[in-house]
Amino acid sequence: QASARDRVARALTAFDREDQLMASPLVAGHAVDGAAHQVMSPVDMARQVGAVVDASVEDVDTAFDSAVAAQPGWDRRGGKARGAILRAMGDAMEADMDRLLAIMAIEAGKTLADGIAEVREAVDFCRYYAAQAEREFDSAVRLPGPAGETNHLGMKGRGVFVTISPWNFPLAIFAGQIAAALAAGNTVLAKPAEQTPLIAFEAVRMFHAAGLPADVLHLLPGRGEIVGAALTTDPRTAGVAFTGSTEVARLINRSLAARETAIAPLVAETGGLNGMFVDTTALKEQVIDDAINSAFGSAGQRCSALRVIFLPEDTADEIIEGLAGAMDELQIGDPTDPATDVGPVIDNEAREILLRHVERMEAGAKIIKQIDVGDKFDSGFFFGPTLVELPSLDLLEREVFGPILHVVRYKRKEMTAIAAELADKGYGLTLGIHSRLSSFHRQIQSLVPAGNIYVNRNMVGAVVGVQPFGGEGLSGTGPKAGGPHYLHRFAGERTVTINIAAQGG
Ligand code: TXE
Repeated sequence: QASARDRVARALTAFDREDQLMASPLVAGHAVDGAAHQVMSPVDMARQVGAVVDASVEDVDTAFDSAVAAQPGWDRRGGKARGAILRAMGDAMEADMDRLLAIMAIEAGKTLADGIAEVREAVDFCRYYAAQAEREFDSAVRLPGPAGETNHLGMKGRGVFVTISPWNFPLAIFAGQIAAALAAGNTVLAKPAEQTPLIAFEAVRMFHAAGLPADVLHLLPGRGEIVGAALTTDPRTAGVAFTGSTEVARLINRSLAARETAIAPLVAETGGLNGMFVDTTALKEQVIDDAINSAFGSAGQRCSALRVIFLPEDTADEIIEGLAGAMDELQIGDPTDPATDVGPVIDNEAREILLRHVERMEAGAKIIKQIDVGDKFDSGFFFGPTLVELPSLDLLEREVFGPILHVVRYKRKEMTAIAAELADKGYGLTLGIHSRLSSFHRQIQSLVPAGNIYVNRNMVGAVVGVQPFGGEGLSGTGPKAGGPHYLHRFAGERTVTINIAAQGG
């Protein structure tokens, strides 16, 4: 750990020597010039991390032209050749981990532990989709059929895929979407979140350095309602991979549907209102550890994060006391310090939303504990982990994206009704269950929709190939990222039937 800190410290010093970190659109490999605006750090409001030139609508148009022209050739290269480039990208990220960690720490406020997990995930995405491309895209599957003909089912790219990503996993989700779209034989126009263009720029440069032709992947940083809208309304868009808010996913869905060109798929991963159900047989210490970790890790800015814990009346006081005690132990501060558990939230707007939420809670609910971040509040966008007891779920209508954990007590006979109330909110991302009774596991699983269920452990974990990740309902469309079906959504299928007799044997 200490050495990770030293390595990141060296990488940070290296930045200070560079004039400034710069990001700009990369269209067919050319860095587009233009008026740059500042990228500020959430850790230290006074620190400018770098600057970014946003893409213009003309840049989007040029990138489309280039990506459309490049797509058939990229598709024809085949799964093995595409996989080799993705593997080279994975190796490059692994080799340059310190620099990536340093950028994510200052641009996105990621702690070292979270940053390491994120680079690992980005690498795993590249290797996982590479392996699948190698396995599945170079040969068609022969299907049984009538005598006199052969039938084969094969896969190919769809065309130009648009990827739109959030700031909370500015490398793993950004690179993961791109890797999947590329593996399946598409060319890609990638739009990173407004808050994190620098790590995205770095990643696209690394893709190109790993051997990806410049016209196969284009970077288009900029505002969602300008650049994102231009990308998703364009008739040349063959599909969109999106991670972010439910509202924007809906908007993109409407834009795609309104076009009179091809019907394009949307692969959306959105937020969740994630609950953890605890019964009286649960191990209390473990519940406390897991809840703290899930609710406050990454400053609560994971879509999988625990938002509301349901505690049985009999043990609620003890667990609440334990949670409050554990919150006192959390180290809040500089994300490059290995001792830090909770970094800042992403920006002022995010913090304002959290402050307003707590204000609203003060009216109808009980604030059990809020950690005071002291003068860090004025230097960076820090927000003290907060524990709120709700009289009922009515007060919680939608996802609150930050380090706020809500508690609801229940009586045994109310449990089914409370679980149904959570289900009625319409989300379906993660679900935690703490109990030593398998009947309780089954009951909760049948009542609450969720794409990822974690039993007697924390609700963190989307290890590629091990815990394919994604939700249902308001939480997303599926298929799950890092699972066997994800790539298929980026691909077109083609059935070829040949009349053998006519072929002349
Ligand atoms: O997301 P947005 P924001 C949730 C979370 C958070 C809320 C808002 O609740 O508080 O969303 O966060 C692009 N056309 N999650 O504002 O706006 C935008 O530029 C096309 C959950 O960051 O959805 C960015 O690249 N694109 C979540 C991306 O969409 C548009 C992660 C996400 O931005 C667009 C992040 C438009 N009209 C937020 N408008 C998770 N699942 O982890 C915006 N964008």
